[in-house]
Amino acid sequence: MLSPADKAAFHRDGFLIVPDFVTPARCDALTDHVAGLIAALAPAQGVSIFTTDEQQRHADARFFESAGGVSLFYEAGAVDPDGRLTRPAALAVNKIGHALHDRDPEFAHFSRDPRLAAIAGAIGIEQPRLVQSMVICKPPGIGGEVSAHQDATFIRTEPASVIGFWFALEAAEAGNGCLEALPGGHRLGLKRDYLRVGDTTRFVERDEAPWPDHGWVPLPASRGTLILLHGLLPHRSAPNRSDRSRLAYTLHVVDGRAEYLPDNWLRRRPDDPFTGF
Ligand SMILES: O=C(O)CCC(=O)C(=O)O
Repeated sequence: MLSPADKAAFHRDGFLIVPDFVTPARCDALTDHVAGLIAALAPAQGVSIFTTDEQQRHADARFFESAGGVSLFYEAGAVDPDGRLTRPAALAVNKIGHALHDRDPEFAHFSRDPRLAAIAGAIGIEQPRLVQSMVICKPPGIGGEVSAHQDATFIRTEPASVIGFWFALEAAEAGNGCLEALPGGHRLGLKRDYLRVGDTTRFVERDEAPWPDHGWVPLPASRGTLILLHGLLPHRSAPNRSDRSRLAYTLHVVDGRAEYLPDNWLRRRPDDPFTGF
């Protein structure tokens, strides 16, 4: 699946862009499926907000339970002070997570594409474990910023082993908040840890220096593109102020040879362990 040049580029840059990984028909089918999921889940679930803004970020019971389920999380800008949605749910969801790869048949099948297993193997993941999946909606007008981070902050193994498979189900461009990354930044070391502490979470800094201002590059992605992300690669995305949505699916995989640390926020029940491809 990956040529020697692809592998070299991934190890050099910390990411690899694979255009046309998902067919247009599959992107359309998954986009329709997401609309159906939101329509089915919104009436049944309460309104939880998700934001990467640290002043507003908080982990509640729904967030922790979503480690093994499928929950909707809304944009802060779509919820009024009384906790009611100010727009239709289809235009208000920030993300759906975090176990679509196990609980949702469509995404479970999509996530177990043998090509993904081949890619994981090619970059050295010998015992892949699928730990987290999200649909990231970035709705038009209010889609929230994803602040700069490394996935290894949030999905912690010793040694760090997480990789991300990020799929553009719709075109992602500079205008609607495509991914941005710091090429080679995966060699800078892990900046911080996100820990579960009792019924809440907190960040613990390893390196107080701010992220570099320069060197970030946009990673525009046509519909169907896969972007493979090293777990230590700094990446982010801008808010979506455009009139176009920017639907993406992301799957995070760790290596079962590394210890999955007990203070991860994302924990599954003992009878519901992580599985491979
Ligand atoms: O889709 C985005 O804007 C951010 C996704 C992300 O950070 C991830 O998949 O790790």
